[in-house]
Amino acid sequence: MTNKPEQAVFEAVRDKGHILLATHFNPDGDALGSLLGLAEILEGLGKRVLRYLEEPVSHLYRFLPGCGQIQTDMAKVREFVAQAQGDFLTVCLDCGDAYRLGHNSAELIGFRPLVVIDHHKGNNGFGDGAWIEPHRSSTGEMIFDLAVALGAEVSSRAAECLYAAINTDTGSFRYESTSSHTFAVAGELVRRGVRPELIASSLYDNYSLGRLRLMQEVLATLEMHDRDRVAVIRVTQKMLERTFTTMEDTEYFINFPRAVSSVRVAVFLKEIEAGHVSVSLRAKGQCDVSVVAGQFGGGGHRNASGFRVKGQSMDAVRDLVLPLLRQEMQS
Ligand SMILES: [Mn+2]
Repeated sequence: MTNKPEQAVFEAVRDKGHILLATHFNPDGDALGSLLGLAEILEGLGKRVLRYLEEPVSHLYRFLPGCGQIQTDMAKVREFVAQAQGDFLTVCLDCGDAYRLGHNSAELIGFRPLVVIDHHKGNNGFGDGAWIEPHRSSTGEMIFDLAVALGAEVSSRAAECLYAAINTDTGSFRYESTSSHTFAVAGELVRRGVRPELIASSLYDNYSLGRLRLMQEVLATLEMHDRDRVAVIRVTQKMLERTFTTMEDTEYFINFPRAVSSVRVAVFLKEIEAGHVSVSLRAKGQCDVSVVAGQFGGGGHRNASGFRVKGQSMDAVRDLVLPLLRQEMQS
């Protein structure tokens, strides 16, 4: 196995002086960590970088170096592109599909050339070049290899971002995609100044009391199906209002039902607004939930996928998903 970046992507990043970085909406630790880490690495090479996000960073990730430089204003993005006078590249990170760039996706994918760096299985390789490796633990791990290929320095700030990316996307080095190379990269990051206990504590020991109260409410909705092989939990807008929390605070809740030994798939139904349900699926072992998510127009990884449904109640969505999961568990 080589850990070399795809040549066209590598050359584009190496040769361009102005680089716009973008990732998917509701960015997780890998999306943010790989974006901020790559930004630090490129700036270290003397390049100009614009860190674009659709919305300001969730409070869960504000400890990551470079958060303060994130730009959410499309006018600023246009200005950046114009100033580059062609010496320009867009890099989309950890984003399996162009629509996942958010409501400005149509304009963003017009900023060419554009390359994609990602590890999502269903990535359709939108853009002029793509480096997609579904067996990788995280986009953050790939960014480290890109830095090595570029001969770039990985500062302690960049290392913190990439370590947070890898830590979150591997479930703290527990998931199947965690390889010897993942540990090798993590080791290199620690060598560059990362303190694993501080990153883990910032990621997992830094929550509000409201989040704990929300967790109580969400876990109280637990339903078990299919001889305790499928667990379903849900969150409603009312619960968020009552506990003064936001949907971001529900991150990792799905790991609790998933941790039950009999459970093969955990389902998390989230009420985005009335009649608009977002569904997260987390599986263990051989069950491929990306197949089920795909049937609803979603996607993701074999063990972690999601999709959205409009115009249906949460109960109706659950009733649609359960038979498909049953089928997938049998195959
Ligand atoms: Mn990822």
